[in-house]
Amino acid sequence: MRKLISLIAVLAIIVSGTALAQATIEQIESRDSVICGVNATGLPGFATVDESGNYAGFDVDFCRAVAAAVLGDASKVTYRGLSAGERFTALQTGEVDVLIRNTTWTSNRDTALGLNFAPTTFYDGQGFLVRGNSGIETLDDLDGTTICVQSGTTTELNLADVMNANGLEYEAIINEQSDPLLAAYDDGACDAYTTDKSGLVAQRTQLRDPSEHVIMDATISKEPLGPSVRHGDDQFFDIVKWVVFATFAAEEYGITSENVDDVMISTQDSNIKRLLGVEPEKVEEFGLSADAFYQVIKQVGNYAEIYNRNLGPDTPFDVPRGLNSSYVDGGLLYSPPVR
Ligand SMILES: N[C@@H](CCC(=O)N[C@@H](CS)C(=O)NCC(=O)O)C(=O)O
Repeated sequence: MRKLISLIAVLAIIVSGTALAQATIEQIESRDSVICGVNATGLPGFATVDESGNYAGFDVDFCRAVAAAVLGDASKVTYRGLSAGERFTALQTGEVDVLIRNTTWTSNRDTALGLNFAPTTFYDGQGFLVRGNSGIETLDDLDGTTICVQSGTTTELNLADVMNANGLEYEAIINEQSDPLLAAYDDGACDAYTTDKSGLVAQRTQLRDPSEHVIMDATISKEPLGPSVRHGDDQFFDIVKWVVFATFAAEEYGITSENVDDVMISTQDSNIKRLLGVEPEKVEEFGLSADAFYQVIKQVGNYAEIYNRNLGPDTPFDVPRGLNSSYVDGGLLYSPPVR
């Protein structure tokens, strides 16, 4: 009897899991668009929108990559701008299919908040922006200062932890939006502004005179940023995970948006044949067309192309790859095999 009950329970999980698993893909297919949650106010380099409503940026490119894989068309994305406070509810309630909004993978978000995190697309850490002439250079110099920090973020929690651990006093100016905080910092209401270093690089460009401000060397946390989906849809989770891995693998194999068609014809490497769907079975196991990852690479590019387009040396940000290099170059980006 007990065995029968366990069997029924297992079957119920499988059946409900399958129903949920189909749901996101089916919804995306029937509306012919992926709804992607991105930064609301615009984070230069990561997610910005121009007057004509065109979105661009590193996070935006991963939204486009998901659409290329699922719908065969990177332009089939509906963007939803989300503040730090709104983002998790939007994902939990199904307002967005996937959240790609400079969001840190933490244990609480992975468990209690009901998110599943795809591989980290940008390894980051929290830092501080200060005026170059302030004399503030180290964490200890922040003792007795006023610091602008956004609520609903890991930023606020890390700041409290690190200042307390080091016995440093500070006054926090807190807001749930970053624009007013950045303006307050620019007006001199706070001595320092703190967020992820990628955010500092981006937001420094929005200050009246960026050259007056420096990012301190100190990094006070780990901020692995990447896409997330909601619990309960393993198929869609797998797809988003492997869309990211496909961009890593393509860089590793030297496959770019420019050469992917040639590689597809000439390659003798079975790993590449499986990735690009020349041998279709492994990509089809995701419930996707065999050319899904080919479309990602062709339409959006490999990881290096995405990085360089948005954050590389030819952009105003010129962020060194560092940990965000492929493991073959000593970084942390590593794709498991397609097999
Ligand atoms: N990575 C951190 C911080 C994310 C975050 O919200 N950062 C701020 C400062 S860069 C931001 O994006 N603000 C823009 C907004 O809320 O519209 C987290 O996941 O909590």
